[in-house]
Amino acid sequence: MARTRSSSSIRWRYVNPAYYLKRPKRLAILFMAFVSISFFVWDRQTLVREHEEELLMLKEEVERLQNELGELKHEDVSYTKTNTTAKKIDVTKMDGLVIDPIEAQRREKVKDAMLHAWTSYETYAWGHDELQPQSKNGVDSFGGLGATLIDSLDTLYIMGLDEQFQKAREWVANSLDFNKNYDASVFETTIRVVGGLLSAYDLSGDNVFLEKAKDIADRLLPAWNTPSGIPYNIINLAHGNAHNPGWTGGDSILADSGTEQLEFIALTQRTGDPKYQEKVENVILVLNKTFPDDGLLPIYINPHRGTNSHSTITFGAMGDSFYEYLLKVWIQGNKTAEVKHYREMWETSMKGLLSLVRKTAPSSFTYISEKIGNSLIDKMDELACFAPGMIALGSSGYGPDESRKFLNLAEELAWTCYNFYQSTPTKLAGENYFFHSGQDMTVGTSWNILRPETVESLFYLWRLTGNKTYQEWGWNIFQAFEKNSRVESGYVGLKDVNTGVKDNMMQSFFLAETLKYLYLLFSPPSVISLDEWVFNTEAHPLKIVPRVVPGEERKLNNIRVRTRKEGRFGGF
Ligand code: DMJ
Repeated sequence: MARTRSSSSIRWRYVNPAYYLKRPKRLAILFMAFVSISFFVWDRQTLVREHEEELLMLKEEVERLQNELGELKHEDVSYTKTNTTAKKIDVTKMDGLVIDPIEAQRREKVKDAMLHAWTSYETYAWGHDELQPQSKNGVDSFGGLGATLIDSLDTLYIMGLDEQFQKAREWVANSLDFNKNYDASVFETTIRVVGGLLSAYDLSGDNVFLEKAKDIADRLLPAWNTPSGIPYNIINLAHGNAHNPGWTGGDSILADSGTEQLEFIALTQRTGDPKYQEKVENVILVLNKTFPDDGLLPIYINPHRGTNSHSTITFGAMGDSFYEYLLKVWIQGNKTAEVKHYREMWETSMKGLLSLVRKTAPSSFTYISEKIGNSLIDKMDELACFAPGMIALGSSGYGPDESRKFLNLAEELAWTCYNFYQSTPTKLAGENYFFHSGQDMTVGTSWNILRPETVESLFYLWRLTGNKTYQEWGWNIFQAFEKNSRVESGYVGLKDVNTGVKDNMMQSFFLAETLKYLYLLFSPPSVISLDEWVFNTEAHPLKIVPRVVPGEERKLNNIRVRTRKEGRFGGF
């Protein structure tokens, strides 16, 4: 019994604090053991808590992804306002790009249309300005400069139609001759020929295009030698004598005089020669001196005094691209201080545009009216349908509220323009529309000459909003062209969009603009990115490069632009 009590008291002495107070080493070991065990337990608990949080997050993520998958499987993309097509999103990955197979298919269809238009031109009108598909012959509507061929160069290049591009390049190098005793339109020659050649140069880096652009620009340049610096709109390409058309009463046309800036500034940037930029920039300085508070200029300007003549104000024929270039020169100039006045003038004009905006009855379509004196005319040209794209492109330069307001306006106007197409039996738009109360829109001049403005705006709106509705609208318009305008030897316009009766002309801008914008509408946004390129009014993309500051000319010749084959366009 005594032995039992003594062994029990030996065991219990370890829990007696006095035992440790007499043995400090053991106390230290006990303390360290206690700290280690506490740390271990605390650490395990923290780990468990963290794992629980992570698990919760993962669970939420799985739920979110499951929901998204469910939406993708079952979602019918509801297209506001059209309510026509339902589309399932089905994306695959190719070359690191997310490619929508429907987009890819549509892009191929547009490329096929280009090939058909081009092959027909090649077969029946090679080297002429335009093809007459029904009679299968070429016509020289621009003095025999191969307008369709030059207008098509960049479209061929962007679409990867390399053989066709090379053949066209050989013609430019060996057969293109500008020494023509022909009274050419300074505007048409600039936007189609100078613009087309510069774009081909920027895309391919081939010097032959730059040399030719310089040749034709030098022939156009004397047109700016007027008392005011506002150019005459017609010039003889061989002799250099310039004048205005008789039907303007000797005046210059606003759009004709204010739509050479992008091309001539680009030419100065690429050649290092300041003379091109100086001539065209002076026009804007002259117009700015008497620029009205609403920024709206009548379509006729007196080239001697540089002042406006009493005439129509419009965003349609003869006014349109003046406003477009105010914005685009600002973009081309990298939005710097040197081009600030372009943006200011453009914003002033947008205030004026807002004063022309009206709504139809009963359906409330938004449209841009025209103005003569103080009276508004309830008419809008299809040509003015470039405006939604321009407004959308310029909207991001405003603060958030204004930006949203202008983007909304652009979207409303695009809806109206799309309905110019949808409201006719052929689903192709007429040349202009009138808006009588109670009747919404009525076709005025009822032809359709394959114009691009509406698809141009759809392209910008799709790029800038990401809304696939605009692709659907573009696809519907393309199908209407296929149905009504495609003939055995090319594409023709319609004499009347109500009856579908065909004309006999394949306009060069159909290949330069309509088909290019449609192709880009179904291509990834990296293909001719709007951050790097600016389109001239004939849809020729010009590379945005550093601006040449007057007096500090730098030799920027041979700007080497990486080509599509080097991966510039995303390589699909
Ligand atoms: C093209 O030559 C240009 O887009 C121009 O600015 C307006 N007219 C045609 C297309 O309609």
